[in-house]
Amino acid sequence: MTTAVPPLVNAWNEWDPLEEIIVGRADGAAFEPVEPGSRPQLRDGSGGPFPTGPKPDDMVKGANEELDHLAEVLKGYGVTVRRPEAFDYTTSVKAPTFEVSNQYCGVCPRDVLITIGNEIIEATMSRRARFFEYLPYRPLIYHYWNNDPKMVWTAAPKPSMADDMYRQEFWDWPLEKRHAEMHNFEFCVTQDEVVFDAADMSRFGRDVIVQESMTTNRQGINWLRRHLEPKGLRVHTVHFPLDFFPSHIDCTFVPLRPGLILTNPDRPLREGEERLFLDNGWELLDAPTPSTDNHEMPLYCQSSKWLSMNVLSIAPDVVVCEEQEKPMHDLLEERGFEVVKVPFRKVYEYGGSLHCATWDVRRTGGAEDYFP
Ligand code: DAV
Repeated sequence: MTTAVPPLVNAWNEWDPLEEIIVGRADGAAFEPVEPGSRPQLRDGSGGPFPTGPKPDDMVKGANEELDHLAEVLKGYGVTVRRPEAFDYTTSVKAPTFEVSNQYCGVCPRDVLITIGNEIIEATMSRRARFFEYLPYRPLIYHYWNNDPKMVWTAAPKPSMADDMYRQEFWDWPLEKRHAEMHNFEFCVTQDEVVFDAADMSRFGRDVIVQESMTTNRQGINWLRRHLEPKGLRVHTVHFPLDFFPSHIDCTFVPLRPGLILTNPDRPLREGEERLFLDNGWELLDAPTPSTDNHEMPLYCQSSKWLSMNVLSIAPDVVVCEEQEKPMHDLLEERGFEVVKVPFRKVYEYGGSLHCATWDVRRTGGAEDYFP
């Protein structure tokens, strides 16, 4: 008699009870370099030069302490936690089509990998410094590959990241031009190649919501549609026209449980795109003003104050939040959630909070149809 092997890889949405997750690590991190897909800036508005080279030891240590603590907290909830390999991101990359002075970090697995059902997809990525960011996760992917016979492994097409993949003048567009182009959803990546970061997707059972952004272009979404729709999934594109530098959906549109999505009051959906949700009985709940203003965010953080919304659900009624985001705790508690509070400000420095810094591999539950 054969016994069925329980799947190791199974995650259909952002909220079902969490069983296994990857938590990022800061070892070997470097400052993100200036490149066609990214113009990092200091947070203090000084316009001073952005540092280059390795992140200082104390910044690595501080972030690692918070990431390690998160891992322990999750284990306390019965979750299996795994970590990527330490990796030296300070080295340069010279590919046939591009060169970059150094890489970035392994703090944010969410940007690189996504589990959709029994499949793990490695994103194309959109920046040169992140081209090889899948490598430190490969031992984990091989673990699932070797131990879960039903696991499907897909690496999306590798983009050239050559100069002509980018619209470099994007960074210098005057405000008026920017306003005009935003309505066409044209950003720093052209539409010639398939480009996406995994964090531009949000999973809702049979439906996958994808944001068109600086890090995901229309060809990227086409690839996802042609890849996922034959498997019975539906891919929906969403836009947030007031976000001039959109990158990753998880500070903008964050489902918490069936019927409830946390939305960003500064970044409403393009008119008409809310219908899918409202017509199917979902509530769009605006996040409260974050506890920290944009200019008070950590100096090297390239994300907005809306990291407050970047929460990690470990069950439909349990959400992990950054410990200083009091207005968010209050809102979630009013709505009946248990809020688990962890310090994560030293991880903010790397541009992510709890959702960015994790990659869920297994949750209970299946491919529900929330938009019948
Ligand atoms: O709203 O600043 C941050 C996404 C981080 N991966 C934002 C997007």
